[in-house]
Amino acid sequence: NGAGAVAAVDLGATSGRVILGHVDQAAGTLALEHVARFPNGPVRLASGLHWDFTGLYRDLTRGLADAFRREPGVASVGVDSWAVDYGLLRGDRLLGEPFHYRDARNEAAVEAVHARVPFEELYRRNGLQFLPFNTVYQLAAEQAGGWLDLADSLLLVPDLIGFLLTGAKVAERTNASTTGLVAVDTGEWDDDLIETLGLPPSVFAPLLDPGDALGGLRADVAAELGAPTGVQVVAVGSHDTASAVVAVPMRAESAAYISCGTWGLVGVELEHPVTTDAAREANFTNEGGVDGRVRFLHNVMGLWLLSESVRWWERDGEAIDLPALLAAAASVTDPVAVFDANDPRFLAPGDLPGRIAEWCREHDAPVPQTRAEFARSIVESLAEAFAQTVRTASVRSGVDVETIHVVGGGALNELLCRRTADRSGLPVLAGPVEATAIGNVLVQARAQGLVAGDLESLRALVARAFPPVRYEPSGR
Ligand code: LFR
Repeated sequence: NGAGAVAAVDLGATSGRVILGHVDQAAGTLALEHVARFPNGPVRLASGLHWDFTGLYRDLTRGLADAFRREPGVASVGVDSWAVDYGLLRGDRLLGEPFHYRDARNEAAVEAVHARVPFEELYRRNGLQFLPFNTVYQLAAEQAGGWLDLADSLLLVPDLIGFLLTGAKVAERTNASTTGLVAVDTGEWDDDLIETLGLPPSVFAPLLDPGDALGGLRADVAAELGAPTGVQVVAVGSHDTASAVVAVPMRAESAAYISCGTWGLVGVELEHPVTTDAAREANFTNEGGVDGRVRFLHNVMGLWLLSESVRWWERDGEAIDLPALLAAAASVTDPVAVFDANDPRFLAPGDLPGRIAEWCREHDAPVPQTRAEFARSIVESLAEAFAQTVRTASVRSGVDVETIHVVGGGALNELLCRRTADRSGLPVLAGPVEATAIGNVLVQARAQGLVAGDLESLRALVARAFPPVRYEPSGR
């Protein structure tokens, strides 16, 4: 054990960041140093909705160069991002900008996949909730377009970055678990399923666990970034939600978590997957966690409802002050509609306030009139979905939930935390905000020997460094 630094690259759907983590287990300290933050989002091209992956790579490598300038003692780099999306490669060459999971192409692909393997069978094999953008459906669309025939490898976004940095093509296991092609009982690629779906088995890279090293930086990359010698790229929980769960300062046997950013990932941590009919009907997922834990959770739409509404209102150039909007939302006294935050109509980018109003008209609920009412309606609907999903997670898993931890950007949203406590009747413990980056840092720090121990000892370190804010249910 000692003191040292690692660099975390954490890419969310609306922004990315590079953060230095300074860890000293003997002193019991963990500190973050924010190095770079850059916007991210979809770009509509002729072929559909894509990520500006090239721009993201430029921004994150600039951030890394800055991190190495500030802290020449950086021992390693770890990368996490949103799940399910990937790049196709032929040799070293990326076959176009990766698709954004909100692209509409998956609709037809879902039917094609279920015609070959019914959803019940898929769930039994991969344990994943139905989300129309799971990689397995996206690949059916690629296949229909002939793109898989051109590719010799497929790398999920963090693995793609790892490849550009090191030259190694691997598949980190927590994120691979979101493809729908990893067997829930073994954690290995499900070759039978891959074959049944007619996918080329050779495009899938060897699996690595969080903590395993990809290797050193390519010499040209190291030179360009001014990297100290010997920097390693280490696999972390490269699915952002897996990293976030590492840094939830909870007692997993009696807590639920909500990793709240673009999405609200609501669930519990388990030792073993639950793939019962009831879990499938509740559309709960069993995603792979760090140290072989299981993330038994459900995707709730999350702050996307708010950020995409704000983006819509800002489309003519007006700038909206989010804290002021939320303060106005908190002062709304008239009852507002509680709509179904999980309705698939809210998935695609565009006029979200219009779709919320449409939902309300269809359901004879009061249609929000002002932006403050829209914001309040969104917060109440999220809080209600969070509370209900915690209840389902508890019933389906057998975990007796006594507290709810909210981590990620949502932990800063007081109104949301308070209303989640009120609607669930349980105390909400909010923070850390940067749980994902912290989980990324801790898994690297453990691989470097800067900290030791199981997830419980890592979480104890988080709780000391970032004491959560407590919200008691008010009974309203
Ligand atoms: C959160 C997240 C969710 C995943 C969604 C799409 O950032 O990774 O866990 O379902 O994005 O990839």
